[in-house]
Amino acid sequence: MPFRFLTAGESHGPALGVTLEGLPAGIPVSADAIALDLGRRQRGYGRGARMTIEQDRAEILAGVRHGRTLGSPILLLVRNRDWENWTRVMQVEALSEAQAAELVALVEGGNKRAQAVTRVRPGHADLAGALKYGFDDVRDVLERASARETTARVAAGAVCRAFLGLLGIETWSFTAEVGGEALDPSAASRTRHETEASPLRCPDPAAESRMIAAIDEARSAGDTLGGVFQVVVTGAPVGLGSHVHWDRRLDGALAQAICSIQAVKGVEFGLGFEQTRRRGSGVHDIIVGIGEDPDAPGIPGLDDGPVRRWLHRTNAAGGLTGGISNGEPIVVRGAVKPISTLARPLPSADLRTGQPVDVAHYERSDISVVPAAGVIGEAMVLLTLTRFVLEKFGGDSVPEVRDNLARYRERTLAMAGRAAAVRAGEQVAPEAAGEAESGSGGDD
Ligand code: EPS
Repeated sequence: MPFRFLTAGESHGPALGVTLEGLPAGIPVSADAIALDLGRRQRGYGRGARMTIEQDRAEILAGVRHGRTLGSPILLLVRNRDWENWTRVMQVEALSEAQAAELVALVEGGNKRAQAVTRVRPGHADLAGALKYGFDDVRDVLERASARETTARVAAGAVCRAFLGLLGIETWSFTAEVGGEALDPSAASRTRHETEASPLRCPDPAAESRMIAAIDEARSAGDTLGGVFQVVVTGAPVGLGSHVHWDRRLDGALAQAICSIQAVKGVEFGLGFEQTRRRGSGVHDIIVGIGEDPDAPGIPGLDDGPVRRWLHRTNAAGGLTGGISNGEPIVVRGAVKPISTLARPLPSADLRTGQPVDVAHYERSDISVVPAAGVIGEAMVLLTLTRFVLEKFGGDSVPEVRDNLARYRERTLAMAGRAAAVRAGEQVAPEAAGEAESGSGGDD
């Protein structure tokens, strides 16, 4: 069964949930470890008042015993603390007559939450979603379109982080740009730890100050800002994904995963669009041969690093060639548009009348979410890599997967030695000569 996950939950409903299926037995999982990533997703300069209400923590309800996965489906639940302010508006059960009357009274009393949302927001899922599903209250769309849903993805991603960590695969992200203010890689003086603790999770302190000023200006103007986050994966082995079919390409799957994040409008790998402005000689990563990668930790406790692997001189490709990971760090960037809920709303039209209105709906929102989007980007990359790792090295238990990866890694190195021996006419063992594994002697 391939690895898959599914989230559920509305932004102001009782809870968000996620199930993960297809993970091997033996992954250490704890609510505390998941809380680290959930907390990282909630931080960041430019977030709105909602984040002062929520203190996201996942309850692990299935698939884990005594701190280890069982190989059975995992069920995680994150309760919305804000739910208690929305119980009638977001009530799951049909409203009784008395409850409906209560809701009408709330509307008549000027309670904005209880009012139907009809002045659709430009740039939001409001209009297209309402028309598609036949709703006349945009709340029926926005509750699920909300990026609150990414809480569940990040919780699931934290489980995948624990799994991939057992294979020496690490994933991190940082903020590269906000409101047109970009970091300068040569001024990225902060360590990873310092970056994590900084207000925008940006490694360049001077650029971060300019980003913060831009957010403050946008806030006073009742406006919002977008930006760019960068996700980096180290320790991913060569060979994830495939060139043979469009839907088996790892770059394609990662692009879809990143673009599925609310407000993301673009994705780049490595040098990205900059490649189009250079000649081939200034783009393609020269292959060095087999050597040691001091940054790849190896499989912890099995074949601790540094890993010997095929090395490239540069990494313009962002670790992906032909739809396959090439062993270099995987570098993915996501372009985040400005949040579409503006404190000073744009003109729009009313869903129920089809007529123009001066201002679209406004509901408490964030100014900028790029640091949080980076954490969500990590989660989507972790979830995608988990699928591809299990497709290639899959097993029912963690030791099985680790053994499969270790054997495969040796094989990718041994190939060079074997080919040289064959060319020199030396006697090579059948396995070493690349014949079918386990002596199956197949006739193809
Ligand atoms: C969001 C609007 C805000 C954000 C929310 C996404 O929520 P609210 O309408 O409750 O103020 O805070 O993000 C989250 C709740 C979150 O956990 O990231 C939206 O409309 O997309």
